[in-house]
Amino acid sequence: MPKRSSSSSVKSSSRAARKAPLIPADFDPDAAATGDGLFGLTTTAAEANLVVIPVPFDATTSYRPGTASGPAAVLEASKQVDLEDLQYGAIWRAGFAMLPIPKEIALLSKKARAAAEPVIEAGGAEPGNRAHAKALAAVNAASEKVNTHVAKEARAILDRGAIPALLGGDHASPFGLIRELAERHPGLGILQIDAHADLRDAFEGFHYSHASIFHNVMTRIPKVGKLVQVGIRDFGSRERAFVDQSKGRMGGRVECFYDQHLRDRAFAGGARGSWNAISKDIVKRLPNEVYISFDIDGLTPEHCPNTGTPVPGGLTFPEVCHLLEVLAKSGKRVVGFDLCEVAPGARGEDWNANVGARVLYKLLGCTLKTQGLLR
Ligand SMILES: [Mn+2]
Repeated sequence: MPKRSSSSSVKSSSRAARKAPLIPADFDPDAAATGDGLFGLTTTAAEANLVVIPVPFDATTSYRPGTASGPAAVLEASKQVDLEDLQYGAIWRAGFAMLPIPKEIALLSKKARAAAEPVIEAGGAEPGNRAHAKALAAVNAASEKVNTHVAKEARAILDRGAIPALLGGDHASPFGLIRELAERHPGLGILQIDAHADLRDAFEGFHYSHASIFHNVMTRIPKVGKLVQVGIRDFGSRERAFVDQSKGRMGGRVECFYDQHLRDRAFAGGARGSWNAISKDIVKRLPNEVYISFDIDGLTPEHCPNTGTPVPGGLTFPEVCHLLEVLAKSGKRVVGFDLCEVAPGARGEDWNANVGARVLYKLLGCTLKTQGLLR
């Protein structure tokens, strides 16, 4: 069994980032995981070049809760992943770590979830319903707390020159991280891989719903220059209009590669229909500085049967790996990422977490490669 080491804090670090972190000289990447950290490594958050912020929060998941246990499940599953990577080589050497999973956020999630439940069951807050109004206020306040927590951790990581990433939690989790990154990288582009557009204005009355994340990002963070959506196959008429209305000038601030359109292009065949050509087109729409927001339900449902809101269709694992590699080789720089909506099954089935851990390793590889941190 891996030993639990004392938790480390980014804030206490006085070491400069971007130095090669210490991997023990006798560390064998092919041996069974013995370390306590992500992928069984021992790199501490204080010395890491890239730090993952875990967010065990899922107050508003509509279909089925469980993504709050995502960070713990992915951490556990990551220890089973082989460390040599065909696309990126020895990702493990580059130095990454995850902060301890914050118990106070997990508790906040439980309380907010309990408050949200009656509203979700009613299909949204009823106008004039006082109990619903009170529940909404409680959930919205909890979400604000999560945003503040995430922004604070992100600032600490960025202030010492390291790269921030996030492991959710539901898809509302990364708002604070995106806000901090856009502040430091005006014009930042977001590559969103997702089944849902997540462009709803205050879904069911919750301001920071998982279904509203990119409505919030695009309306409240003007420094985000571009949103490129991939794999989308579930959206409302107003969400579609939100995308359409952004067209016109320079291709629009929001561009959506709907899942069906990607398939249609492949079905039509020819060079244009190849996934390589499609991947290049997607990457071309992004500015030079990129944030990746990866909702696990962007993959086909057999990759994530327990996620909050699964939808048929979607990307396969090799398609996503190829898209990320095209991005990694494009000369653009990934300045941060999130992975959200990973949920273990009710009986502890670990398939979702297994897929999540493998996606996480690819996201790490892609990001670290574009930052020149892989040799
Ligand atoms: Mn989403």
